[in-house]
Amino acid sequence: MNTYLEALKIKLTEADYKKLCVIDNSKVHEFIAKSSDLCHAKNIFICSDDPKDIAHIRQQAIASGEEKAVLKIKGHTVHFDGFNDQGRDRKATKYLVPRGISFSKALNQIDRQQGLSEVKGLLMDSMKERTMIVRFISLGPPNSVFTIPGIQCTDSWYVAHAEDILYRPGYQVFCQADSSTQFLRVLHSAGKLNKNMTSLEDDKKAIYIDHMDSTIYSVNTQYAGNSVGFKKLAFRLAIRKANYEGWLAEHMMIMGVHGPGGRKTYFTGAFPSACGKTSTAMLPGETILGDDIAYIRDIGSVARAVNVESGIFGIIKDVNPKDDISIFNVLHSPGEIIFSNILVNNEKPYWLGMGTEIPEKGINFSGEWYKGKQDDEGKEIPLAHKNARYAVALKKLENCDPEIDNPMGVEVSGIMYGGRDAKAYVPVQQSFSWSHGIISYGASLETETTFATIGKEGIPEINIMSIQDFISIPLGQNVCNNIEFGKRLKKAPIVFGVNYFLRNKEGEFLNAPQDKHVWIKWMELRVHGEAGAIRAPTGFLPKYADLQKLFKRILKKEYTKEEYIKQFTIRIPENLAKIERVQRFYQENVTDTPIELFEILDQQRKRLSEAKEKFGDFVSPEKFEW
Ligand code: SPV
Ligand code: MN
Repeated sequence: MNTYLEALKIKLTEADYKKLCVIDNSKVHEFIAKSSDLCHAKNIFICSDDPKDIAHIRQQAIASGEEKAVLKIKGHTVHFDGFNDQGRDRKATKYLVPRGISFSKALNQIDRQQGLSEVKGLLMDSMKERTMIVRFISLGPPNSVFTIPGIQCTDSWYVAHAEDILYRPGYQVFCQADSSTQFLRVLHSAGKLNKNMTSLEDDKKAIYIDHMDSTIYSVNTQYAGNSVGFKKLAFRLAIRKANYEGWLAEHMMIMGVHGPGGRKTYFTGAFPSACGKTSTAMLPGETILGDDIAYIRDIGSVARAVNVESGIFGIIKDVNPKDDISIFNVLHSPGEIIFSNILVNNEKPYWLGMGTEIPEKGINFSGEWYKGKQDDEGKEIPLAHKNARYAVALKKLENCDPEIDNPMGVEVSGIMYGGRDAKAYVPVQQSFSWSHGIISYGASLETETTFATIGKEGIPEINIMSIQDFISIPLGQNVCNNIEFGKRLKKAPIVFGVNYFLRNKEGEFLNAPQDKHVWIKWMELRVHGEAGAIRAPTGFLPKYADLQKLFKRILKKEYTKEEYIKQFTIRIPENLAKIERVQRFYQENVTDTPIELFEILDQQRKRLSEAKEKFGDFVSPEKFEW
């Protein structure tokens, strides 16, 4: 007899008990029973993904007050997170590390036993007066080599509802799986709530990752990046699994870029949060397959990728009719959308940079808001949080790629890496080889912190492959896995480096947000060998004539030689300083750095020094043309 299942019986309705009986995996029952015991759940709701169950979750999210049905358009609701719970919390997120083992110094970690006792102490009795909701999810399309099944137990109806919009249902995956199927586990409680239904004990927030048990614990937070377990929490476990199994789990969007003759070429792109990942994936005229997390596997010696998710938890700031017409329209049409941390006035949502007139009062993440309202430290509270978001299913977008559910994924022809780099890298360049791209663009990715994580903005830092916050293995091993993955492929994707944030001496951006469309089209031509390039010390640069044509065709813009030279001048001192910083970071923090990283960066330094000898500090791209 399965004692866990029997123990659960008293907390379940007859119908829900039957839903669990169909799953032939005692580990599933064990996780649910232990979670319920620890949190002392009043009762348990099992979501079988039946439309009735989904409707119940949605209705409870509103009835509980976690979401508010205060917007005029049908299907739209609003959720607020606590004032200090507006982004991923790096300080509160820790890896549980068994005694005697240490992760790289750059990772936030805690002794496993100590961490487990801390987080279990915080979770204890947290659901006494509440229902524990159990959701089954399929990460990646179901019944595919990519599929990873996951379960989340949570006491937040908002979290359970958001998962419905953002992930593929997984109950059937569990019903069909055999008794030894491995799965990821997430236990979450929003903790004590205030009258606005936001987590009250912000100072006791904990997000702990226990890779030994494939389990994540999250408590005293509701912000989706900390609570929707299948987003960044399960991602941390997936990166680990990928490394041991020889595939890649990446913080990457996936898009189909449309080229001459009706061809479509797929690209993935890694960018830290709030650095242009979603807006690239959503470029008009192209198709979006994913905007945040990709699994990439070697299938038949070709890299193929799937979107782990099925929806977008997108930054709403700056979504406006001029730059993002398709998502702007979706956000103004009927259909299921959860807005978070926006301003509500007269049944309408407002956000920063939306390009329309903004009211001077309303309700936002600080409660009743009026223009000029200040926080406890006397700082003016913006009308909406910079990290305000929307959750919407990808299929609601008119340019959702039709291959989104292909169990074999799509063939990846190009990979791009981009951060917020004001000084060094040119707007777009192509690597000399897979390893050169992985090392000098991916593993050397530098950026500035943004509002997507709690803490100061604008602080420069290394963010390896844009997944440093999520790497749950020694950092060097992750770099190594990436290098090896590409080397095994018969035809590795071409690796590009992009930088949408290059500035001039006066601190002004050298490019408009729309320019990225030109860079994408240039990459597409390069994949097919249909555009030339200039060999510079840091990579292959576009030729002026090619960009001029693309600017005209894509953006109807005259692109001058002067602009080109400003944007693509190789700034040698800045690039040398960058290599210095990156090498120092690895020397000081990453004991298992592959030697190839130092070699490739040394070669890049040599090329830069030679160019400096010959041409001086700032070298026009045309100097490298011959
Ligand atoms: C990001 O910040 O990279 C996101 C949103 O995709 S979060 O869920 O916070 O990770
Ligand atoms: Mn992300």
